[in-house]
Amino acid sequence: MRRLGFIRGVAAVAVAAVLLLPGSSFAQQTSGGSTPAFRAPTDQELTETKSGGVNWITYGGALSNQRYSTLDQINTSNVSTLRGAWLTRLGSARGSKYIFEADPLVIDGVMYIPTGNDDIFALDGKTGRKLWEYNSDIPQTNDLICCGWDNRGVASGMGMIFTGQLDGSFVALDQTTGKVMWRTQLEDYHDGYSITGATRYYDGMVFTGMSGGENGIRGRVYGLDAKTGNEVWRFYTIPGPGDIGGDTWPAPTNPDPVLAQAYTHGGGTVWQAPAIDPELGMMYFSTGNAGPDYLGQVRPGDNLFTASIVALDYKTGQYKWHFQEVHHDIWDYDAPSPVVLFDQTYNGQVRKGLSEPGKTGWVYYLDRTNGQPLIGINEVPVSQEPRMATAATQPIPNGDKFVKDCSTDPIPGFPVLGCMFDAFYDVPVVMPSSASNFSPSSFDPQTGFTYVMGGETLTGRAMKPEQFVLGKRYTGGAAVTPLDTPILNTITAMDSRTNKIAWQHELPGDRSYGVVSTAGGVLFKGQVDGNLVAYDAKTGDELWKFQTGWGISAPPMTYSIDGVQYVAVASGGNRGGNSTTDGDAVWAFSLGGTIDQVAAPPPVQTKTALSGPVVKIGQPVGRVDTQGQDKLFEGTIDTVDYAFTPTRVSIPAGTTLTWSNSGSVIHTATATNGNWDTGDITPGSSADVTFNTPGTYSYNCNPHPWMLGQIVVT
Ligand SMILES: [Cu+2]
Repeated sequence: MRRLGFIRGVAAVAVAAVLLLPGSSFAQQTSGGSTPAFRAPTDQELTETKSGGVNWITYGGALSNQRYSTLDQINTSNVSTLRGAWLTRLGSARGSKYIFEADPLVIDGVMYIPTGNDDIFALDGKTGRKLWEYNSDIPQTNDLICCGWDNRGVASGMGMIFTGQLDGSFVALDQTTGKVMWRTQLEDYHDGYSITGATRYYDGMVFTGMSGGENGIRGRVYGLDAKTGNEVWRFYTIPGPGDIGGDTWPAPTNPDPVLAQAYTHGGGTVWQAPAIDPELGMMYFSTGNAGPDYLGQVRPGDNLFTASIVALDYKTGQYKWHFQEVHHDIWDYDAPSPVVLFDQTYNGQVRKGLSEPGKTGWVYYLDRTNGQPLIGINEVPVSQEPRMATAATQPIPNGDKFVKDCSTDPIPGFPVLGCMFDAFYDVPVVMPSSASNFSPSSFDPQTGFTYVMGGETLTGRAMKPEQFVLGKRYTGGAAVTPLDTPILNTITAMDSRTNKIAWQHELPGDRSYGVVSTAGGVLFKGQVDGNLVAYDAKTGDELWKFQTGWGISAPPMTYSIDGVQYVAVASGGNRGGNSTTDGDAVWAFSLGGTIDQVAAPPPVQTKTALSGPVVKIGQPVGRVDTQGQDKLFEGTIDTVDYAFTPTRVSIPAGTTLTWSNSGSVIHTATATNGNWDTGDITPGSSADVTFNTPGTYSYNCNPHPWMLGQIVVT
């Protein structure tokens, strides 16, 4: 359903009813009837724009990715009166597989926003009224998308709107009509490639990376001719033999064919909008984990340029410098957040800075002319596991982390607790999961603070031998979440002068996914519980909170039309334990807004629990967004090192379940209450248990108590 009704003169009380209608829109005022200006920013405008202002012309507000706005109509003294100006339901990407992560553009009053289905909408920024719509028609059978279907943002230039798509293609639309101008298929999604990162336009070119770091792909970034879509250059984030950094991978002459080919599956994906410094002529981006994620032994070496910041000549794609945050990553520690360019004074000297919050929980502050640390980063010896070919040292920045470094409280079933860089092999070591994610940080030149979002959950990491198969997941291990452990997150102001915490809040639930700071001294942050929150940027005091009705997994942004400042955010749910088939809302707020907050979605998860769907006989064993979709559950539970798949099943009384061990060591399925037990199941063999009494049965593996399963007998 793609209807978009525009409702005039309806009292705010009718909003609740309108909320139920996807494809509807509610505004406090009617539009003035003026013709919208579908204008693209000029290159001069992109060059000169240092932060967001009246317009938000490119991802992050400027080529710097700063997510700072010079607007100050909404400020610390009046933000408490902020209310909804309009709310639009797009009627696109409605389903639990989608996550709404977009940072919209606003140029001369027109908003451009993509949904998780790569559908793009042009909206009137004053009313939310739909002006045009592009339907991507991407294949819905793509089962290799890692972490929800999403599109983080589009770009505008030369009268066009540009976007990468989840099917590995890239399109340019007429900015006035939304009609396709050109389309180029960069990679085949069947091979595990997709585009999720926001796209950047500058100087007649468009830039995009490729996602798919869990699928054994080789990371790459493209510079395309914006007029034609033709490839101008391509940079492999995993260098080949003879390239700079190529010697950090096993040589292709290695007698072991798996090692010889390791660099062709090395990961290093790019799922963020690059930042560009027009003066230096450089483009900067952050890269993802090394692949396969946990199987360090097949790729001895530092594995450049994974988990790194890379600088290129944006015109030619030529390598300039790199900084690696994690050597020989075996933890899935991406450098996942967009890099931010800023200027700051150190020792009396103004330096050209670059920052990026990593999955390690540190912010890396670098000199963007050469990649050297601004504050100090030391190579420190770390724990070793020769079978994983661990790196001898890891770079540890001076200053504070924005999450805890270690797991310390005892957890039943998990004998080994550890810290961020601890090595592991086949027994899971429980350690912090991942601090940052794609969550775009913000640099506020007024406070000098970098605002970062951190996740604080625990995970047990272990390797398992695995072979590469084209078009299948290839992670070589598992990250097992211990049950009943807390899910916490942090919002932190890091002082860019010292890399020390200026203020911090620790909150329950999954992390937030982006902020915007403003000259009004207000920092806006969306939360997965549906609240948009305003903080005093200087002190961290909470000033305002507004329930949008769905979880927020997108960064808020701000713009101005006819002298009125608006704050806008996409609200789409499907994070933090909430799932919805309904999340397609875009909200805009203003001081004169008249729309009240709405009912909250179900509360978010604050403790880990057995997750995933309860699978019935005949249903796919995996989630809809994984490769498990192609296998149906017929009463056999695949027992591998170290998981039961499917984890949760539902069967009628009288059913016999079979546990089939396709792993390499002995496993069992043992009832938590001791009432039933398969006994030892050796590799290659299986065991049966018949369930006659309705009820819910939890079980785990005796030798590996972190392997958990659940059976619902009806
Ligand atoms: Cu086991």
